[in-house]
Amino acid sequence: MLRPQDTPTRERKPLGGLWAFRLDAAGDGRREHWFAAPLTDAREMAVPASYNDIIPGTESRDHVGDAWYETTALVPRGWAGQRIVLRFDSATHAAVVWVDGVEVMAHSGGYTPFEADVTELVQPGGRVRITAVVNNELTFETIPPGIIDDTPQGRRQTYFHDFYNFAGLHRQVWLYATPTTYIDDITVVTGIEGADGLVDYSVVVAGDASEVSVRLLDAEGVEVATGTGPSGRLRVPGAHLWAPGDGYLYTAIVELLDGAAVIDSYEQTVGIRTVAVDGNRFLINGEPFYFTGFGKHEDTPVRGKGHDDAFLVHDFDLFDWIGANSFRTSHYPYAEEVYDYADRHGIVVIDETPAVGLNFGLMGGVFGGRTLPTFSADTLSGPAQQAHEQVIRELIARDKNHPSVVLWSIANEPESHTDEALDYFTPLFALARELDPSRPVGFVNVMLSPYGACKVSQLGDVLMLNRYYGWYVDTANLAAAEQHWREELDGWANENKPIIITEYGADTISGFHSVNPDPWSEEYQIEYLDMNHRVFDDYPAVVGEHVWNFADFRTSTAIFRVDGNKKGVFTADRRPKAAAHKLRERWKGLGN
Ligand code: GCB
Repeated sequence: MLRPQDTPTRERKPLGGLWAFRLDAAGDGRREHWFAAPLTDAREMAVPASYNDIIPGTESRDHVGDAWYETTALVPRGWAGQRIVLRFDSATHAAVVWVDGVEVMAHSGGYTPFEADVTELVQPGGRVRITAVVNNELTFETIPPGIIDDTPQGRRQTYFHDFYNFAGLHRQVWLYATPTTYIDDITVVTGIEGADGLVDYSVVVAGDASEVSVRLLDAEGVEVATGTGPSGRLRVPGAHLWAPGDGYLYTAIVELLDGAAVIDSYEQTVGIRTVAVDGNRFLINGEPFYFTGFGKHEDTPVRGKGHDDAFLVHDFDLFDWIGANSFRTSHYPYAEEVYDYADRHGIVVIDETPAVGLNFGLMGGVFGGRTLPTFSADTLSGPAQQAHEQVIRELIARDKNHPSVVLWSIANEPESHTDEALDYFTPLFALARELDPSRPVGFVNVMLSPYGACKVSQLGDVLMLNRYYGWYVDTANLAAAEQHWREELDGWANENKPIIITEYGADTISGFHSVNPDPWSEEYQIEYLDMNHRVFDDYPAVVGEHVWNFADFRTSTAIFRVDGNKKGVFTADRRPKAAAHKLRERWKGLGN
């Protein structure tokens, strides 16, 4: 799905700002048709933002159910005769949208865009009322999954992942206009032949097929290749490759032509690069690549998961400062602005679906002492698997053209040591490969399915391991931790696949110091990371290290969480802990 753009034939209008807002825990609004008239008893709410922490009090923070959003927008007079589209970059986790009281779309999945053609419902030059009901419930039929209990104190949401269930309109909402015959989709796949860059493109046109023309411009705007027809190959002699640290982008100007008239035009950025796995090496442009960086979260004070350009720029400036070249979009697809930025700055991305928490074995006690099987007819089965398929489809459709994305992660820490897990994941790996044969596919393995026990790892092109030796096991005993870590890695290192350590980390309270390396102290975080690095450096198959986490982040309340998860190398407001300086020394020293 193409992002809205301003081009000579297209125009967009962001609708972010302050919207009318009303929580509806009882679910009255759908019954009483709140969408039919302007929202009553509403308050103001920022868009984009999570609503949870904006309003003081637990009613908003712990809300379970529907939340109503409403705005009005003027449809530009100049859009007469155009196709007019309403698009939400995301609504977490599900939404129904009305325009002047008429339902135009419904979507589930909290981290990917959805849109509707609203041409027939709006009048250029007139105002429209846009209403969205956004629901944050997680069940055995959603990705990520959860359980809702009716309790005497109201409905309570439980979920199996370690970050706060922030909800609302987290990203931009747009009205945009295109011609009625328009470019519906573009796919680019790049290759390298000697000094030439290859760009295979295909364009999907909606409406009466016209002529398609593609002109590829370099970063200075000089035309370097041209093509005609809905698909083809462009050859760029002496191409400037996209590479880690060098986000060089070409721009493909894709046009629909009718003779000399341009019917529609779209600008698709193109980074020419290849990605491949060769034995235990991860290759970008044929060169071995070593990942340094973090698992991140979309999480900032007050606005929760709401996208924020200031934090976008600041976080990646901190990447530069510390020597990080990559990150994983743990544990869901991030705002598209993030990938565009990564493309331009040569930051490498492991792109993850929102499939997190598919592992009930990790959840001791949450089912009232019972242990439920993860994959079974009564828990995660057909509907969850279909929702999982949908998030894979929507992720790849959205992010396929980003050169920064080098690897798909289809799940984080699912149960993976059972036959049921193997059955569940086999078709999902096949689907990801069918949708994108150009990138490797993997999933992130959990410590409970160690070497020898995991049945799903055989399906992946790379091994992604989250390991907490010295934190959740061998706590405060780094010598034992090191020994156990090496014993396990000895096994994985024989699989002839690249290993990326996608998580290792220790909770650390900023400002807590100790002469001895006591857990939670800044000193312990340093010693813990040092031990891990000693281990990684002894295994050539280890091709990457992503510390958990870039910054401290919010979680649900738990006795092992003090005001959230404190494994950040930076605090929630992005101040470095002592470990940040040590990491900087190491990563700046590694080069790549
Ligand atoms: C993990 C999860 C991550 C948690 C982390 C932790 O393995 O993937 O979501 O936040 O551990 O800190 O426990």
